[in-house]
Amino acid sequence: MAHQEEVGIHDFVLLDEITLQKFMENLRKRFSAGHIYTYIGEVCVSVNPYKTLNIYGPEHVAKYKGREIFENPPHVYAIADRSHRAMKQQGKDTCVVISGESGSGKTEASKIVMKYIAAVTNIGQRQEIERVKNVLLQSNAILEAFGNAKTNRNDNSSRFGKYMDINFDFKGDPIGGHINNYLLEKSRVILQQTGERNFHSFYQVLSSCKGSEMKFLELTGDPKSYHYTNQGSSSPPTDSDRMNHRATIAACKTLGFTAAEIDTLWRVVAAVLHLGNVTFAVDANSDGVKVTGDSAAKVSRLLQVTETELCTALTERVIAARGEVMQKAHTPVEAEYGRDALAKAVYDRLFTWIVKKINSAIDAGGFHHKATLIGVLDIYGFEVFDSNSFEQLCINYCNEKLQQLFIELVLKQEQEEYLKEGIEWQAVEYFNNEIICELVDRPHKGMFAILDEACLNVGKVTDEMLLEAMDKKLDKHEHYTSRQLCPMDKQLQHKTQFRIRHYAGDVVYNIDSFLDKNKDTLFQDMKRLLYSSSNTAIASMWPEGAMDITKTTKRPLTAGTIFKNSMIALVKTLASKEPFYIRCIKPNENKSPSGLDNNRVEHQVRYLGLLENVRVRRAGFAHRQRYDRFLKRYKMVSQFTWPNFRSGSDRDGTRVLIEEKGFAHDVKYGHTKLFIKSPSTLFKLEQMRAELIPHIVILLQKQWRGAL
Ligand code: AOV
Ligand code: MG
Repeated sequence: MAHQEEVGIHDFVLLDEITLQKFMENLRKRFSAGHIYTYIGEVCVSVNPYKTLNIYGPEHVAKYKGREIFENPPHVYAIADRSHRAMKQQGKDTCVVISGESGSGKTEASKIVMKYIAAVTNIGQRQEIERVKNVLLQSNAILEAFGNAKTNRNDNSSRFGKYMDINFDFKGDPIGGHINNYLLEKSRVILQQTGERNFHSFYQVLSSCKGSEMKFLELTGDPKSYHYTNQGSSSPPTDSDRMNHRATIAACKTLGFTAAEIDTLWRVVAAVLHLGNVTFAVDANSDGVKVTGDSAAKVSRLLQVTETELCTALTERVIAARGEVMQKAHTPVEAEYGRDALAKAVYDRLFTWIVKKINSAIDAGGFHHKATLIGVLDIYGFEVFDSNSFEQLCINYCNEKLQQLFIELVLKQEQEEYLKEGIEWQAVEYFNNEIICELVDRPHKGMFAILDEACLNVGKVTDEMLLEAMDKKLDKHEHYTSRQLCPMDKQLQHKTQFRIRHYAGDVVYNIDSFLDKNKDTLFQDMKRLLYSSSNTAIASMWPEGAMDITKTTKRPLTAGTIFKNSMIALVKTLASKEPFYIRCIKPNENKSPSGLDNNRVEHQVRYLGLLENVRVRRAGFAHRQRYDRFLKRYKMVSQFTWPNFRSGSDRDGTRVLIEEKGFAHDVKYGHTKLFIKSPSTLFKLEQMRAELIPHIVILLQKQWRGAL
């Protein structure tokens, strides 16, 4: 017990009292003692330690391999092992869902899960399996280089969502995988908030462009020289950018990228930087604009397109009307818009191409249909910035969807378990955030639908009008408000802002550029231009450039709708698998290894629904265990079951033990499992066991000596 006083209780379910205060007390105790993981049953709560802990080495892997969750101190390894064993032994698809707000440790946790799986598989050292494992592990370095960035919440923030399926053969060894990526925050390419950086890849290339091998990129090495890296933070690339650049290249090689393909990565990144420096001037000879400066020439060399065609695509567009094709000159505003749209699109396509390359390197091919899966989900966490836009709406909506999945499945699983075992079920009150999901994604009436409707009227609807439409249609919704609807709310700006009361907190969004971001238009001319690139990799990123301009095309889906559909599909995929959860908590705002900010952590515990989770888990029963396992662990406490129970089933043996020890009032007998109501019963059993073990060891030693 003294030990518990110091380090807290390893499972919140075993707390004497389920109150926020007791929960926090335990979490704080554990965090101060360096124990970042605590369970709620089989859910792992993880607090970001913000320091390197010595708990991930091979000796730790060995300790968790093939063990039950309760046999060792809480760890992500135990969750990874459970998901792997459930997949291997029962042939079930499983998934590890990692959630928590920005900077809470999701990406690190997902890497820890993957490393563990890699460490415990392929005992036979099969070459192909080794290759797949390496690709799976190394893919992180590339995806982080191109998809992560420093934000004001996290120095290595994922700016895309990632769901990775790992395929296993019947031996439980990884034979392949597949990554689904979700909406990259591409607006970051052209604009960053104060203190934030562009994607890491830009600094990686700037850190290493001076060497002779990278001369052809024609870069200065200084972020200040480029408009797209001279905004939020223009500090020079760091040593880690330099090191990570090398790691990215090494990872690309492991994945089988050719030298030309690796060159293409940096070509595109450098081209984007030069593109940001392209400027325009009004052309006195025509009513349009012309390109000034020498940046466009550099862009054309890097993207391997002709300079003339690039400049034409940047200054005018081809329009087709009634079968006729005409040129229309851009206004200066249109030209700048087109340039930035091109920069975002080129980078976004590069990212998608990288994911495709990774997927083709780990495609399990013909094995696919036979293999079982573990899915690992690592998305962008809930975030609130000084200024929040369309991307934050998507990110926060994504977190709403996952929270809903958690609520539903955790409740459903419990309910099913009690039903299956023939035990009575008691519902627990919880906040269902379905209403917020619907605010955003409801067909015809939700925010994405209103956005899409506004986007249909190209050129006629402004962002301000969009906000009016939302006010009109959402005015009754208790999680939506704006200044128009609530004139006294001085925190909201008139005509530009609205607020959503998310499950994780209030977020004020600026309506500015919502329409553009949702429409996500890129002039056709740009697509044709890139398709014409003599660099085959770049050309392959733009297949629609081959299309005939006079052919009418279907209106493409908007960014919001694509995202919504992908989230619905994701939730469906996750719901079809046996889920394991890691719930990440950010201890403080300063990225500090010491100190748990009470208010911030309490807030997270509340909105993650952790207390409800504990209550549901304890609704009636704090602990359940299969009869065979129960007997194996506690049989020494009863004379009737030690050393073995011989007069009936494990269920009978368990009943005899429980009755002898006077716990009958506190348990229910399910079909295959024993359900224990109060944690104290388990404590008492554990205590009895702990007291007996030394005697048993002595007894066994004596027997052993006697036998000699
Ligand atoms: P996130 O994925 O949840 O945020 P990360 O996994 O990137 O957060 O964690 C943020 C930082 O916290 C990491 O870069 C590490 O420095 C530190 N950290 C997290 N977990 C650990 C750990 N187990 N051990 C040591 N350090 C850790 V976001 O991607 O922003 O939602 O979009
Ligand atoms: Mg992350």
